[in-house]
Amino acid sequence: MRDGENAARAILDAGLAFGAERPAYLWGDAVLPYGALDARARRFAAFLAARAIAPGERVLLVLPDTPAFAVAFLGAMLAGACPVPLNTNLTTEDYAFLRDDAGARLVVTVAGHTALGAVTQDVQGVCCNDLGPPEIKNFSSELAAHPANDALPGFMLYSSGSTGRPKGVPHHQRDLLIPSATWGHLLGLSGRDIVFSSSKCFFAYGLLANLALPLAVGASVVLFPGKPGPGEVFDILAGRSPTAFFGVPTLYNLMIRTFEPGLRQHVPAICFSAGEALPGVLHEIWLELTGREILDGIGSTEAFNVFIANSKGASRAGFAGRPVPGFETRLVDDGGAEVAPGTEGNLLIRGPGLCRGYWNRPDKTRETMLEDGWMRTGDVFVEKDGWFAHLGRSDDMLKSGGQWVSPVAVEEALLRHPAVAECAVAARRVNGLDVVCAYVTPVPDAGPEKALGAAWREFLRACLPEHMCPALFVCVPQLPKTATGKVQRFKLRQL
Ligand code: 3SK
Repeated sequence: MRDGENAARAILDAGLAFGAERPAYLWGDAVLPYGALDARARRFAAFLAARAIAPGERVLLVLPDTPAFAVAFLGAMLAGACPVPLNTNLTTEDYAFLRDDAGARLVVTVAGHTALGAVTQDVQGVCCNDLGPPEIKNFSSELAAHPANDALPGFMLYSSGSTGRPKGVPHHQRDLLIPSATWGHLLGLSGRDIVFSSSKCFFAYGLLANLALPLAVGASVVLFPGKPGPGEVFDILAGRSPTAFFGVPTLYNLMIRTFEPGLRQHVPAICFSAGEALPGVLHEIWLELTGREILDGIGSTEAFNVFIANSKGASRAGFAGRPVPGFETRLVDDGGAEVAPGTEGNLLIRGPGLCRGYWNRPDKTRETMLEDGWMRTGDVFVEKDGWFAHLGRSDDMLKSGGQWVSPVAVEEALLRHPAVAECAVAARRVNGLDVVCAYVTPVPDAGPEKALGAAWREFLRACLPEHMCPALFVCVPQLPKTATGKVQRFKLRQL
C-alpha cells in the first residue's frame, strides 16, 4: 500500500478488480455486488462530510451484520473518519460511556435501537436499514477518498477484557490491509471463496472474517444478522455453500453434538476456530465426523490479526499452531526473561499492524506495549518443536501444590468423558487455600452429581498428574460466557 493511500479505497479496489458485479455480501435472499458496495460507501463518506465529520473523528457504529455495516465502516474510512464498531447488545449507559470515552459526535445505528439513548443535543444519530441510511440512496455527491494519516486513528475497536472498563484499541488505516497479506495468505483465501463467520462484525475476529480478509481478495461474504446457533449455521452451510467457516470452540462443540451424517457434504474446506483454545478432542471428533480439520488459531483486538495459527493440511490437534509468517514470538517469565525450551511462558509478539497504544489509557499502554515493538498478549503458551500450545490467559492460570496448572489442559482431558457436554476449570478458595475446581455441564440424563463427580475424578486420575486433578466438581446448567463465546472463568471464581 502506498504512503497516504486510503485503506478503504484500497480494499474496495482490490475487490472491484474482480468485477463490479461480483457479489460482495449475501444476506437473506439479497445480494450486494462490489460495485454497489463501492458506490454506497462513497455516498456514505460524502454524507458524513456533509455532516461536518472531520478526519480522525470517531463515529460509533451500532449495527447488526448486514451490508449497512460494511457501507458505514468503509464509508467512514473513505471520509478519513474513524469508525468504532460497538457490540449491539449493550445498555444505554454503556453506549453513553463509550460515546464519551471515544469523544464521538455521531452514532450510526438502526431504528429503535437502545444506542439511540446515547444521542444528545451535541451527538447526532443516523438510522440505517440493511443497506445503510436510506438518505444515501439518492445522495448526489460522492467523495474522493481522504488520504490516510497515521497521526489520526483509522478505525477503533473496544476490547472488554474479563474485568474493568472497556479499552479503546485504535488502529492505523493501513492495519486493515495487513491481515489479508499475513493470516489470509496462510489460509489461501481467494476470490473464489465464500466465507461465513459466526462472530459478529463488531468483534475483531468478525471484522477480520467478514470484511478485512474477504474483501481484500474479492471473495463473497454470507452475513447473518443475529447470533447463529448450530442449526442456523448448518442451514447456511447447506444453503449457501461457503468455502470457509470461522467459528469458536463453543459453537463447534454444539455443532458436533447436533451433527447428522447428511451434513458432512456441506462442511467447508476451511473450518477455522479462534476466540479460545480449541480442545484437541473437538478437533479429533470434527475430523472424524466431517473429514475436515479445524484450523485453530489465536488473535487479538490489539493485533487486529491472528498471529499464531494452524494451516491447511498441516494442523495439529491441541495446538494453536505456529507463528503466522510476519510475526515474531517470545515466551518470557514474569520478570521478562526468556523461558527454557518446553517451559510455559507469557507470550510476547511483534509484527505489522499491532495497536501502538490504547485510547487515552497510558497506564494500560505501558503494561502492554513494550520496547522495540513487542506486545504482551496476556496469554500463556508452551512451545514444542515450533508448535505453540495455549495454556490459558495469564489471569486464569492457577497454582496447586505449588505447581502451575493450565485450566485448558484439564478441560481438554475432562471433555473426553462421555458425560461432559461442556466444562471450565478455575481456582476455588476452600479453607483459605486455592483448589482446582471443575465446573461441568453434564450431557442430558447423565445421572446424579455425586456419582458423576466420582466418575470424573477416576477418569482424570488415569490421564493427568495428581496436582492437575480437580479437588472439586460442580455441576452447572450452563457456563458463563462473553458475547464472543469465551468462558468467563473469573465469574466461576466468584461462585
Ligand atoms: O477473539 C479473539 O480472540 C480473536 C481471534 C481472532 C482475531 C481477533 C480476535 C480478537
